[in-house]
Amino acid sequence: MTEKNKIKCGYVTLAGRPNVGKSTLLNHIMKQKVSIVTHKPQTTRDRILAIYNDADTQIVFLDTPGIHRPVGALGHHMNDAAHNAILEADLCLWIIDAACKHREVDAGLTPAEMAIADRLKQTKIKTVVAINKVDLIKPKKRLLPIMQAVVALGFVETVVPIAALNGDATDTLMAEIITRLPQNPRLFPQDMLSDKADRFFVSELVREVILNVTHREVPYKTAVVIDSYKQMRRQCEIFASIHVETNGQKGIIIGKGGEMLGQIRETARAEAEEMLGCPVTLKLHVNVSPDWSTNPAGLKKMGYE
Ligand SMILES: Nc1nc2c(ncn2[C@@H]2O[C@H](COP(=O)(O)OP(=O)(O)OP(=O)(O)O)[C@@H](O)[C@H]2O)c(=O)[nH]1
Ligand SMILES: [Mg+2]
Repeated sequence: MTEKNKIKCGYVTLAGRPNVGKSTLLNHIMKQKVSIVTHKPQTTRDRILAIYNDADTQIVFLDTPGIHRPVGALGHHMNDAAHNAILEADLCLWIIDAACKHREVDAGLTPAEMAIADRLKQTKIKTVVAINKVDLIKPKKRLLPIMQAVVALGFVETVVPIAALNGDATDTLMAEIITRLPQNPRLFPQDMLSDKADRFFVSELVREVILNVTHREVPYKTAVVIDSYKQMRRQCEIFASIHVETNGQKGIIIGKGGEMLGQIRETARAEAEEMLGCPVTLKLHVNVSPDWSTNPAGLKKMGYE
């Protein structure tokens, strides 16, 4: 088949509230980690592009930050990234957390989910809903009010209950997506995974480790910037700065006698080695950049544009 042949091919944006499992689903479909995942909301901060290929399909997935009530420049940047990615889509995959703690017992959609529904309806973009984390719902009939509420919205093409964590029903979901894609020649080369370079993914791995080991405001005030990235023949040498907003946050990241920073470096280095497939030297430096998350110049410095 030549690259000019038309196949099922288009942009699919994963959108929804924070922490619903968008990035988990993307990683499951891609069979590798392209987007970091933690148990904390607001993990994804930017649009992440990942290209799924098989013999007769190409799906350009856009993972997005969870849509939330924004605080400061970073929050607005994240919501804008999500809304802009939705407008790029041939199909929007709206993911709902079946086990969302804000849902009243046996109720339909939460007010925050209804706000997303209103927005999606206005865009007139084809929308498929995945109700995720159904492994946490027992008995399964408790999904019915959510499914009925989604159908009652009137604009959703179909709704599929899934569990992204273990891959339950993700094949069914993929089939529902693919049948609704337009016919196009492949938009990207078949061996291309993303539009971002390895250095971006390494910075995300470091941030993922920090999100996993820190608490309260620290995860939300941390950014990671790669200062130097040297890919040599058999190894990779990476210098990265961890930016926080206060000296207190810096102390937490470094830890007693540098123990925490050492743990962050070791975990991130091991993950980077697995991703890059070569030995990695990782040097981390912690920097205080006051108020970086609250102003546009600060965001730009951290690579959020
Ligand atoms: N039990 C269960 N947990 C899940 C499932 N899918 C995702 N999770 C968990 O939900 C949490 C959030 O997952 P993410 O993939 O980071 O969610 P997200 O929607 O990308 O979150 P943001 O990037 O913050 O918007 C993680 O702890 C996942 O392990 C699932 O099917 N079942
Ligand atoms: Mg995410």
